[in-house]
Amino acid sequence: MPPYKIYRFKSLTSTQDKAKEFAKKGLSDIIIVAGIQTKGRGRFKRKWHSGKNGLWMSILLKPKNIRNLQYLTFAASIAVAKSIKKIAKIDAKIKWPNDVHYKGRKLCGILTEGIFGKENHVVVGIGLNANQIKFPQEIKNIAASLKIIKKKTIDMEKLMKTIIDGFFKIYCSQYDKNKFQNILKIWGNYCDTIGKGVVVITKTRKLRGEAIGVDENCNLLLKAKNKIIKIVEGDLNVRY
Ligand code: BT5
Repeated sequence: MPPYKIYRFKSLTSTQDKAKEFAKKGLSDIIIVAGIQTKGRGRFKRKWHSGKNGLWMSILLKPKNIRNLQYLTFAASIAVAKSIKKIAKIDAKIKWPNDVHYKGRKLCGILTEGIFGKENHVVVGIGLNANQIKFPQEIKNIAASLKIIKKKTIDMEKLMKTIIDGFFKIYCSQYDKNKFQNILKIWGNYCDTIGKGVVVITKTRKLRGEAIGVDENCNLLLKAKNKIIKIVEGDLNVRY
């Protein structure tokens, strides 16, 4: 595992933005953590609610070669699901492509972004609802926190370090060594999307079918009307 340094801030627009500032200075293997984010974001510029008591962090990396970034999202979701199990004793599952949920309620979202320039960096952003006791109206029916599920306060520091260690373990032993099949295999142990009937919503269409697997680029394979369709990005509605 590389020696990493954690930078903590009370409030930031987004830990992703701060990580990008650090990247411009040539830094890597650092973690940015914020108490709150005023402009936390998800995929497709969607809002990520980041009030008090959540774990909002970004891991800044400088991989030797940058290949499919989706594997880093998968690595982070594995680390989160495993750590939740270890620290909070909750059986959280992964939903393709970037969520960790409990019984269909979103606990965590991951946003992986590449920064390409003279030097290439990657920022893996992890947003995990840890100790919130309520949510804004907009996400009240879809979100959950570990505290709401367990009815007790979670040690966020321990949770954070377990996630970081878990992530770097996969990053160093699998991603950096091009062992992508191994990442997919471990991911499969925590993901409960495959084998389920799903509705896929992409920018241009809505498809109903069965999630039958992921290909070597982490795209979802959807069986719909006897055809297999490759889904590169989108959102899934799954009934649990
Ligand atoms: C994600 O996007 O799930 C990625 C979220 C990544 C957040 C982290 S926090 C640290 C770092 N800094 C950032 O600025 N971002 C990263 P997506 O799959 O697009 O899901 C976004 C959707 O999740 C929103 O449209 C809401 O429906 C829902 N949502 C927003 N805030 C939420 C929350 N706190 N808990 C559960 N669901 C939420």
